[in-house]
Amino acid sequence: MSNEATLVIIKPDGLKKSLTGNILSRLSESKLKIIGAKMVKVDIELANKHYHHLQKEPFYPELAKYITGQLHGENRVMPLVYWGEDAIKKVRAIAGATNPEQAEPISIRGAYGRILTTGLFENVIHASSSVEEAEREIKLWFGPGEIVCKLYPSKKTSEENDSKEIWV
Ligand code: DAT
Ligand code: MG
Repeated sequence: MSNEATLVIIKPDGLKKSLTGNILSRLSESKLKIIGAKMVKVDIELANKHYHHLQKEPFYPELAKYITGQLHGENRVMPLVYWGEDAIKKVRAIAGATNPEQAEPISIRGAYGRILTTGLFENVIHASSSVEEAEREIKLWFGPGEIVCKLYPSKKTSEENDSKEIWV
């Protein structure tokens, strides 16, 4: 088994319900390392990129409203990068199933999620589902300088007086 990175996002309902502490405590049971964390305002462009595989789903308009904070008056989310052995599977187990009613009651989604009357799964956190998706998502939400180790290859842009590190 090898070390890998995974992206967690505390969604607007998690923040609105003051669940940040509980969520971080539950995730700390995994013994994984947090190597990136910040607060982000989510606009529709970022939402579309993050959920690009779901754009054709009937629930997508509602999902876009959810992740951009329009359902909770809360357009902040908290992305975190966890790193360690089998990180993707460990975090998905603590997160629970996508449908909060099918999630283990002791999982984060089982304990705190709900299904809205529109049918949308309001499930508190995002967790990457594969190594490929984790890499794509981490590069979308974080710059190389925002992660405390060298996770993926990056390079310096050579703009005058302003060199910035970007993913290659
Ligand atoms: P996950 O977040 O478990 O990786 P996903 O990537 O398939 O699941 O979907 C992203 C989000 O979209 C999910 O967290 C909640 C919502 N969602 C997914 N499938 C849904 C469905 N059938 N009905 C309502 N909401 C859904
Ligand atoms: Mg997913």
